[in-house]
Amino acid sequence: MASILAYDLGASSGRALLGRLTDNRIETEELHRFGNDPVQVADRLHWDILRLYHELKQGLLKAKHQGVEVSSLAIDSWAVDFGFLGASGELLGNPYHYRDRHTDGIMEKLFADIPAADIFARTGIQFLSFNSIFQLYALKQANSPLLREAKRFLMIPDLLRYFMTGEQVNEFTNATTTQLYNPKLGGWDGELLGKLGLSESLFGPVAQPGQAVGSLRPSLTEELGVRSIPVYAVAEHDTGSAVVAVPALDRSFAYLSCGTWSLMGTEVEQPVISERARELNFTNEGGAYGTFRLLKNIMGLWILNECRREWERAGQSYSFPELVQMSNRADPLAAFIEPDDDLFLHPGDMPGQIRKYCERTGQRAPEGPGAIVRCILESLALKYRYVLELTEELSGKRFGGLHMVGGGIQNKLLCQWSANAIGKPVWAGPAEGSAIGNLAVQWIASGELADIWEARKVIRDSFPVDVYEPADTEMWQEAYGRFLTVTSLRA
Ligand code: ADP
Ligand code: LRH
Repeated sequence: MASILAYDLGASSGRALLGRLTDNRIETEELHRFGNDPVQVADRLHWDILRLYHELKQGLLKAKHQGVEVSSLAIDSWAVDFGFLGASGELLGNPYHYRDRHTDGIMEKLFADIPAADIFARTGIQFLSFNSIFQLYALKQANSPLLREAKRFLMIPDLLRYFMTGEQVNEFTNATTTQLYNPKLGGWDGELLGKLGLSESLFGPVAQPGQAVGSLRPSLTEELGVRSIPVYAVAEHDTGSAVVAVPALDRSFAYLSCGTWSLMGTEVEQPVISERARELNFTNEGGAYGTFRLLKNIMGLWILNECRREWERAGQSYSFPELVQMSNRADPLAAFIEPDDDLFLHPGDMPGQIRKYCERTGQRAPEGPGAIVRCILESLALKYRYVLELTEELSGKRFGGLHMVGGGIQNKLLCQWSANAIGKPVWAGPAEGSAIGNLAVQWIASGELADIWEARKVIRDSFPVDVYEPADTEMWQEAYGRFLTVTSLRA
């Protein structure tokens, strides 16, 4: 039976998922899972790109050892980060992690040269200090030798795909997250690149999800003893793949891709590049099949993950289910944080940052892991309500509920509290949204599925969706008012 392979790399872990499609039912099998551990070297934070490539190879080897015939593969990953190739086609340096501090304060410096309104009008992309545009500007300001030697700019999945195939191609969904792609022009914004002093030749042809972009190169097939297979571009931005996999029946749906980040929004046919969208810092990331993802980044479970790491450093190890249970025993709706405050962006002592936030806003800080986790999860749920209402306003749509996909849906308390906060049902599943969206685009490309809507129906029929009905809505309504006051969030 033909199997295809999806590599999905998240900020905390990566996996290789095998997919089989029989009688319009998808079966998946996790072939390989691995940690994605960034490496701090002195003041710099990097991705361990060669280790990630090594893990991709392990996926192919495991398939071979299990006697599985893989007929195609594709890679998706987190957005915005990139590497450069030099004249000989070799990778220059180690890609920076988007949480590296070299972009601190850079956004404001760039706005002195190019107004924010101009950048937004050209790209429709939200301002996040780590977008590729700011990373590139930081390198430019530092007169980085990397930029001087660079011949090609490839984003993380482009780069890994290049290692596998030898083809240098930029993929569309991820390209839009650079904040250098102009959807009205349908390509890189040459004028913007010029203003930044970046050579247009760094940026290559842009492939659409579903396009064949080479096959495994001979040196790799020889090394691993596998046959060469086609490699597809998919929605290589993991959030783009996650949205492909939303098992929506209604064409007007809201999603929350819930992992390290929480990405909330809706799918639109045209980017919403309005003054209001800029003011609210919404984004219009490129999606599969001519769609755009009108959405907003919410800091997400990163804050919880960093707390867990901090406690582990102090000798207290808790699993995710343990932390969720402990939070359920803490007092409800006692203290709130604004998850997107700058305090929470960088790695570090996250319980300490939460304490700082509470002191700054005149609240009693939560004490101990249970109360801290409760504060994080409840604050996320309330922020979801805030962003969902803004998504309705900007898109002009009304949503009957919220689709949640991604590994974070294993946190059932977060799903329930999200339903309580928004006062609407949450439909949770599938957990491996990005990998499944990656598989779906490969099947559409090979003609086994007709289009994205057939894919969504097949996904709906193949994976369970857990329904969370809203409860305690009055209590959450009252809490929402306090949350808005404490966080100074105003629509
Ligand atoms: P990413 O792709 O960004 O690395 P995932 O979509 O894989 O993230 O989601 C991983 C997150 O889901 C973890 O960081 C954790 O917060 C949450 N999670 C994973 N497993 C569980 C679990 N068993 N219970 C509760 N939460 C979990
Ligand atoms: C989620 C994600 C998100 C980006 C961030 C850098 O994994 O791709 O969509 O904003 O990582």
